[in-house]
Amino acid sequence: MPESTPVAQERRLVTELPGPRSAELMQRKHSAVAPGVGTTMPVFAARAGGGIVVDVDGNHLIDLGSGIAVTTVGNSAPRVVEAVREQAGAFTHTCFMVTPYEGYVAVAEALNRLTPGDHEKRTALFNSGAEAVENAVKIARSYTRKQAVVVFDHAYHGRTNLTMAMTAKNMPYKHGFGPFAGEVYRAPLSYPFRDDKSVDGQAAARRALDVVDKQVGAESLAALVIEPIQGEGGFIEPAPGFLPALAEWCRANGVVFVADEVQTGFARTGDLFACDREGVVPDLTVTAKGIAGGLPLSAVTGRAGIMSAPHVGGLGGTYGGNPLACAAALAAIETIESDGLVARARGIERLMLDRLRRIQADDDRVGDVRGRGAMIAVELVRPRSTEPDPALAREVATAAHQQGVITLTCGTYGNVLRFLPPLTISDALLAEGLDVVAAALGSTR
Ligand code: PLZ
Repeated sequence: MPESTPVAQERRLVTELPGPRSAELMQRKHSAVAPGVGTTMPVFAARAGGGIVVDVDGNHLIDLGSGIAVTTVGNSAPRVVEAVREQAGAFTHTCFMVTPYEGYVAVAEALNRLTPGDHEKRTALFNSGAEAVENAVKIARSYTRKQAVVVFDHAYHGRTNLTMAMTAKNMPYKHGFGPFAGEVYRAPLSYPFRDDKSVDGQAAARRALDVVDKQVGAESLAALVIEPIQGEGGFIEPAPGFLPALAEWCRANGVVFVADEVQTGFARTGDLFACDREGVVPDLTVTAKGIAGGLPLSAVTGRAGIMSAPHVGGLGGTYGGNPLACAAALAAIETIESDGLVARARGIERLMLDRLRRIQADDDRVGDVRGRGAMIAVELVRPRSTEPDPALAREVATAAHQQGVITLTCGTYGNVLRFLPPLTISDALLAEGLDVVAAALGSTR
């Protein structure tokens, strides 16, 4: 298929899944790729765009995953493709630490403008979400001259040594990979579906800060790191007031408040950043995923005073802020702003919440429907209880996959179905994708 042909925006299955070419590639994967790197579906991608991923056998799958919240502006978004093409023809790499280039500076300017808060900011660029989280911790330690880091139950921050320590869930992220970095402490989260009804945002914050106070102490604490809506941990949106209370405590106690907006950032939640909803202004904001339309890029952006603490040469890396990724980021940001994608995420939220709540009304295994924007989840439980049902989540996801809908699961208990469509998906495809999920759920009764 010529590259310029747009991807047909329809679900179309022309083989069983996986088809023969995918099956053959999966054999090669087994012989060549370390088995530790798993795949959600056994189909190999050939092209993607809008709300569709086309596999190597010509099957058209509805994309409700965006490659784990990355292709928010769509796959191969036109402005991104054009910008990368042009940059690739000019130069692909010089290393910003050797001979710098404008694209890096322009991305820093854009992030300083867009991230929460209108104070003076500085930015440093990296490659992956985990690498940026690590650097946020380095910067906070350098600034405060303290060492401890507080993270939360159900947190996910990455797979490097420090970020494994910060991530909560053992299997598959940590099992057998220790020892982990020290000086990382875990506090209880606000989890409205599982908390007692009397635990509102303020009470949940008091509960968490009591643990921090008793087990760590502000005088030892460099940073408190939190996902404003937890991603891998189960799309857990804390009760209103929880994040503002934590941010306030950090400010009063000389602790750097770090928002990990890796999964929630860049219009995904119906705001440019999830912290914007309650007007929370983090000291440092960590971004990645949706920042660059699919190219690897991440960033730490925050208060100029804090960001300027590390000595010259203390931050960096060969590829951090690669010119292709920077060109892609500028194009992705322009796409979000000019195509009204924040508003589009809210439209997707209405459509998804409405459909999923109707499913919930008829199915007592749907314990909770939650999320914001194009980051929506259902938590599956044993009927009329809060007991997690991970087998059901697996079964529904697998059935949806077989019908050509890419869905992901998540959650500490593995019982959450999550939906992260690209913001370029049509209402019709989105509705059809949810119909398939509803039918998959129905078929398990
Ligand atoms: N912080 C909040 O969601 C990555 C992980 C997929 P990297 N989430 C997807 C997997 O199984 O590896 C993530 C995140 C939050 C940090 C990260 C880490 O980002 O770019 O994967 O390093």
